Amino acid sequence: MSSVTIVGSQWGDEGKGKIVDWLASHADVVVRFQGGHNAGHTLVIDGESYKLSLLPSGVVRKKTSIIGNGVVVDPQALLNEIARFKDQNIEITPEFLKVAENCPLILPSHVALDQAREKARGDRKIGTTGRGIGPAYEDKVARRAIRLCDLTEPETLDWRLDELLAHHNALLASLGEKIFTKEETLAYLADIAPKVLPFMAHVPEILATALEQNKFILFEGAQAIMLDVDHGTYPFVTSSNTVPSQTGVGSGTGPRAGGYILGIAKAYTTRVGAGPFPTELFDDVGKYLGEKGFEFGTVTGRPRRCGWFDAVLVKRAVQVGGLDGLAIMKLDVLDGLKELKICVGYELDGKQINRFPYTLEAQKRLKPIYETMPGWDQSTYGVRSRDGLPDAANNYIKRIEELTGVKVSIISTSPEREDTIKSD
Ligand code: 2SA
Ligand code: MG
Repeated sequence: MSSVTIVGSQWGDEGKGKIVDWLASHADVVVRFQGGHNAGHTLVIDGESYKLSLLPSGVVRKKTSIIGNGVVVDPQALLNEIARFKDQNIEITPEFLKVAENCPLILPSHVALDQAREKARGDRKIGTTGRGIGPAYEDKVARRAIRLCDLTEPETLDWRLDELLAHHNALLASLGEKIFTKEETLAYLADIAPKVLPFMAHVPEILATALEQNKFILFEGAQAIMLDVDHGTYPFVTSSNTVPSQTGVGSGTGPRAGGYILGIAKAYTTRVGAGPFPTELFDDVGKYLGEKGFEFGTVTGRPRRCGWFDAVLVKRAVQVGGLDGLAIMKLDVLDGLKELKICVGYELDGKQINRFPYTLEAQKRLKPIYETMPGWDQSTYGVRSRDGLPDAANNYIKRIEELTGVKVSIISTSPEREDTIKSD
């Protein structure tokens, strides 16, 4: 096996960090292919916690770590994250961190625009991370983006910035916000360019060489399939393609480079930000999951909404993501619940449907149809084999496999790396 792709299969925060860390320790190259510093996870290595946002997980172990062209890069956020690692005695150098030349940049005006838009949306806000992600992707598709390589050409930067700021300032002014001058933006970029440009690299060549040499490449997804701009719960999504098909586009390799595709799912469901969530719980069980599972955003600290496992949505993730296997995380959080529910379909206006509808008003009227299964009293915390799990837990996993149509190849029973059950 020369590559593995890891993607979240719900709405993010499934616990990718633990699996990514385990695989990154074996990988030669770790690649981010979409998203930006809206992502966030924590790696715990030898008792030390590392918070990653924009950087690929490989940096902690000084593996070749690639930020592909599909990622939108806030250069100041990049430098800040590198500085935080330095404080933890990890020196991140251009020897192993490589940022693609054609990465679109997130500028301060993108951040302002993201936040101003959210404010203007009022009750209809998306609940973005406020990091400028959406506006940066819009500009990429509109062919207005400033890319990392543009910082090396003053002539290009000059007219590109005119075009970009004309657009941003018109929008900001219409929202009653402060506009950005070209001078201040140029000064910002002039200060930052010498610090980030040393990390710029020709990524497709690095990856082609790695593939030729049969190196183990780990493609590290951020956010999750239900936040994909095409296949997720649009418009309550992020602005990138989070599906595994994006690995090639977002890094400059072919469609087959991604190898084995592992989807990560929690044993229940969580979501941060707004948007539909049919199995959301507003009762004591929801509170229990949030507290026991410590469900707070890594980047923004926002409390996550919690609910039962939705097999209909995960099945869609399996289909649109072409998943080869699932990792079920945080099984131990369910310990002690008398009964568990799995959503197997929805009721819409008195009729049963087996698929999540695309239309927004219909989504609001959905009532989940649950299958109820017995829970278990025993602790599964730290269990490392299927035999060590209570029968009820094994049955729960088996039912997830049946309903989603994919094998559960990994079960996680604690944040510790070794507390993992692998099936062959
Ligand atoms: P954006 O900022 O434009 O990408 O936001 C659009 C939607 O995507 C959701 N989103 C996320 N959901 C879960 N986790 C994310 N990353 C951080 C983490 C979140 C945090 O991993 O912990 O710390 O709060 C993430 N990034 C984007 C977002 O909630 C919007 O629904
Ligand atoms: Mg996260």
